Amino acid sequence: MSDITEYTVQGMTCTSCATKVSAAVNQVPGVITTDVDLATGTIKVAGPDVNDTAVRTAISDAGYQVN
Ligand SMILES: [Cu+2]
Repeated sequence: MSDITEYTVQGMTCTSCATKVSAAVNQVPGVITTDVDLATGTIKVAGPDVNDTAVRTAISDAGYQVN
């Protein structure tokens, strides 16, 4: 079973942004899948033991602001 955490990301406006953010988050240890929803500006991150701070850092390093 995996835990899913949803983050709200500011500034994702197109599929290119979505790809960038999900690629960055996929690099975080423990992340199994990511699911970006451009319409709502959210990303769902699935994995059993994902470090919250690492996900936030990955998103902001990719150039986006995470709430
Ligand atoms: Cu974009």
